[in-house]
Amino acid sequence: MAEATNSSGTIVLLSGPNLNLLGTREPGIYGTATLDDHVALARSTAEAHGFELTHAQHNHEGALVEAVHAARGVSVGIVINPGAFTHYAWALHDALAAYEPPVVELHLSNPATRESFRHLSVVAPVASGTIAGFGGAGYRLAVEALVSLLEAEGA
Ligand code: CA2
Repeated sequence: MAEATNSSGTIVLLSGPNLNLLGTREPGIYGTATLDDHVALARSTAEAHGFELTHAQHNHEGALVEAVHAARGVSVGIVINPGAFTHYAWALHDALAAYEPPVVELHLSNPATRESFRHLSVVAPVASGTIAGFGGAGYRLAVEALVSLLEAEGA
C-alpha cells in the first residue's frame, strides 16, 4: 500500500558540472561548504514549507537534459545551478523551455561581476528568476523564491 504523504509536491534541485568539487578548491569565490551542505539547506528549506526535494548533479549536458525530462509531470518546480552550462548550453535551455512548472536559476557567485563570458545566461530566458551572489544562502533563497511562486499560483 502506498504511504500517505502530506507533501505539497517535489522540488527538483539540479547541479551542473564541477559543482561536486565545491569545498575543495576556489573557496574565495565559491566558499568552503560542500555540495552536500548546500543540498541539505535546500532540502530543509523545502521541507519547512511542506515540499520534498530531490537532487542530482551531472557533469554532462545530456545527463542534465535527461534529468529535466524526468522531472516533467512528477515535480512542482526546478531550482538549477547549471554551472558553466549557464553560459552556452542551448540544449539545456530547450529542455527547461519544455518544462512547464516554474524554474529558478541559482548561482553561488554573481556572474554579472565576473568575466564577460559569464554575463550571458542561456537559462535566464526560461527561468522565472535568478538568485545569484549570495553564496550558500542562495540555496535557501532559491527554494523560498520557488515556494513563493507556487503559493502565488495556488492563491
Ligand atoms: O556561481 C555559480 O554558482 C556558478 O554557476 C559556478 C560555475 C560557474 O561556471 C558559473 O559561471 C557560476 C562553476 C562551478 C565550478 O565549481 C567549482 C568548485 C570548486 C572548484 C572548482 C570549480
